[in-house]
Amino acid sequence: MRTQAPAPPRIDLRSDTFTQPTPAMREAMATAPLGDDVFGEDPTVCELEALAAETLGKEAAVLVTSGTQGNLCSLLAHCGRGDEVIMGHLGHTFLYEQGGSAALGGIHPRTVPNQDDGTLRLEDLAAAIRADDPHFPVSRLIVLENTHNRRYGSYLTPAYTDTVAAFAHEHNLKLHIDGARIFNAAVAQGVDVKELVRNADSVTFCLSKGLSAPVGSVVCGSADFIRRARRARKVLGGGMRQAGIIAAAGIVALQQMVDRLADDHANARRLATGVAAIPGFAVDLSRVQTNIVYIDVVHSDFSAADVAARLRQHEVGVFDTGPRRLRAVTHYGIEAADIEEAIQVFATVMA
Ligand code: TLP
Repeated sequence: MRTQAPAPPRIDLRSDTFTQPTPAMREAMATAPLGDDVFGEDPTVCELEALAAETLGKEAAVLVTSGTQGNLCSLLAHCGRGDEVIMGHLGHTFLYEQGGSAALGGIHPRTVPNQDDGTLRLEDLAAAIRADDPHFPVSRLIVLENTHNRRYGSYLTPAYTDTVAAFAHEHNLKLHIDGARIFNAAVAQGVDVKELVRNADSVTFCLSKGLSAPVGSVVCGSADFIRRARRARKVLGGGMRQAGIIAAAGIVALQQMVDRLADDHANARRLATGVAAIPGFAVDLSRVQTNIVYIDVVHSDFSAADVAARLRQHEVGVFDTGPRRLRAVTHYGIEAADIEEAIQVFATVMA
């Protein structure tokens, strides 16, 4: 039984999911008009969904509880039982969503290699598409991830995404984007987020990561697709009642928290260069594009778990994501001074 919440590290670089809502969000949540959203009667949810659809350049949107639920609703809306979804072997949907599409939807996952920049090669995608043959499942969908969590927070460009969308459509497939951090991708490239999804059939983005809202993600796509995604959300138990209390924070997130992601990217770069200069650590600086930094522990006496534990003793939180690899994520609430302090702590634990 969980009785007492453990205290988080003071400088918490474990994930941007640890962000706290801003004062403006708390105020908006306290005063939002509410209704029963399962009946479409929550004005604040309707407002958020309209704002999200407009911001992403899609016809419609649906508020979901999490990125995991958004991706699963999308896969269930695009695919039926026995269909196949093609995705990267390091994709969040493949690795970290409990295999939900297979477990709950009977959708067969097929992986192709993620390149270091998060892309999937067209030749690998082409080789993965099934022939029309009763031995095979039916290829139905491609999933891209932008930014790519396990591939260093790399962003995908509008041109690359358009190419994959055209390829998918040529082969009668759909394209879904796991855009949990798509606003980081947009800000890092200085492009309108619409350009990153303009030819995709659907996208999930998270309100509760860098955008700092306490709960929620949004799925966007055509009106017909969103109708099916909304049905999927209901069967997954995601029909929420007075959900405007969550949506209110999401509206503030979209209106006020996008441009400041540039600060997180600057902080990530400073952290990366600072830690790269400490003997015992290695960082591929060419890969640091957004708010995620992967740090390799090259000192042979320590594992990544050892280093994470020592950092934690000094009130710095990171996740070990492999035997010799750490991940640090910058976000709202982490200031430039915190980064300088964290770099000092990295040096101390390695001394
Ligand atoms: N990622 C979390 C953890 O699951 C590891 C993190 O700390 O990075 N897509 C991507 C690309 C994600 O990074 C995540 C969460 C999700 C989907 C799932 O979102 P939630 O946690 O809201 O279900």
